[in-house]
Amino acid sequence: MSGAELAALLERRGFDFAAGVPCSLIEDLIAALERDPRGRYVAAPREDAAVGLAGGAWLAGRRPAVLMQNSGLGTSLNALASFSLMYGLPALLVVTWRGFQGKDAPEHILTGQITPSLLELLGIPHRVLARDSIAADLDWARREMDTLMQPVALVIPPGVLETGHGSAAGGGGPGETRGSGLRGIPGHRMLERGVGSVVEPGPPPPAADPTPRPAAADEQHARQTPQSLRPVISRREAIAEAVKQLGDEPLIHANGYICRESFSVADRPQNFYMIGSMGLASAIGLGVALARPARRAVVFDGDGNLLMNLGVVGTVGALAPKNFVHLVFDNEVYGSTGNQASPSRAVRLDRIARAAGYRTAAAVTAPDEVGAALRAALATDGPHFVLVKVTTGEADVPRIPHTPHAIRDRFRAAVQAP
Ligand SMILES: Cc1ncc(C[n+]2csc(CCOP(=O)(O)OP(=O)(O)O)c2C)c(N)n1
Repeated sequence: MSGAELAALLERRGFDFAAGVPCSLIEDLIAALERDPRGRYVAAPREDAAVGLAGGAWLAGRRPAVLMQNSGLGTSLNALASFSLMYGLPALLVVTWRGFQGKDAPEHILTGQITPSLLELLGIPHRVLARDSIAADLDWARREMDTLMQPVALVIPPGVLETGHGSAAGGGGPGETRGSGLRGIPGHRMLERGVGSVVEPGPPPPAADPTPRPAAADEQHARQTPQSLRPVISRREAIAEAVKQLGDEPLIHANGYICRESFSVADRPQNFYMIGSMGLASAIGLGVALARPARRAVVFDGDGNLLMNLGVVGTVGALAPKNFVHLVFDNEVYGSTGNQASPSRAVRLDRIARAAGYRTAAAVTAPDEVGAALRAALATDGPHFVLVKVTTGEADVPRIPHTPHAIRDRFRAAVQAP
């Protein structure tokens, strides 16, 4: 079967969003999805980010598929366990089976041996796709994921799908690196608008014309913006200032005390509290933003969380969703686990976002700046990044009392409300 035929079968079953990391065994399928002018395939930096993107898209009303090599099962184990399975988020996992029957490059052999057992351990129902039963297998998968409200997997051994380079077994050959990048990506906006005490000026290079910024301008920016900013307010104060600006926007929180402090400021049905997977909030928020382009989606992130899945910053920059607003409460520590130093004390995260292609990247320290930065971000096209420097120390706040399913259901209803 060709990738285009499988893409058509998926579409007929209502799959309208896909995220993944390529494998040569499904290069033909990914090529077909990339050709779709609706831009429904998102090239994720890692498989766990793809799981986050798919979960966000499902919460916002889409029917998602996640495409990955079986090696990506390892990468996404925690996202599957403490996000998809814990909250009960349906998704079709299309997992290629490298190392099938022990015949493959050495790096695939062990993972190939344990692929079905990994899925069984996780409690993810799965079928091995066979040429003569693909339509029935897809029907089964769709039914199961909707009935069980969780991910299910179709495992694809070599030889079931056509591949562009002739060798179904792949072997890490040229097909592994032949990806043509994202399609349907809106071009970066050249307009710069920033708020707050420190704003990185100057337009990002447009996607189609990656002209580097002049070195002299970069040097000038570096002189104007100190490497470190002195935090003066606590994270809870900063969150309270930010929440004042919100209407009914979906708000996705990073795990840890960010969730708990935000809950103590205002519990909203539009709040998604990530109580599990560290590092996944930005991917979930991006999935929501892409699935609901008419609404702003806001992420409250932490510096440790952001750095754990920093590749998502590149995906945001490349896709440039206008409705994506990313606030990072940067206390320069892993506060939730006892204030161990995070790399952000030496690294300006707003500069990373700016270089990645966010339309604006502000860095703020004062309460009024937090409010002004978010107000501007909600009023103008993004993607926007706001680095909020905050002091260490947590407020004495309770755990989130809602069950994961309750968080899911009320968030989903609120996001999909007209
Ligand atoms: C995969 C994983 N590793 C480690 C942890 C433990 N953990 C929970 S929150 C957290 C710190 C998050 O840091 P940051 O995003 O900076 O937020 P802060 O706690 O400082 O508010 C860590 C390390 C975890 N939950 N998951």
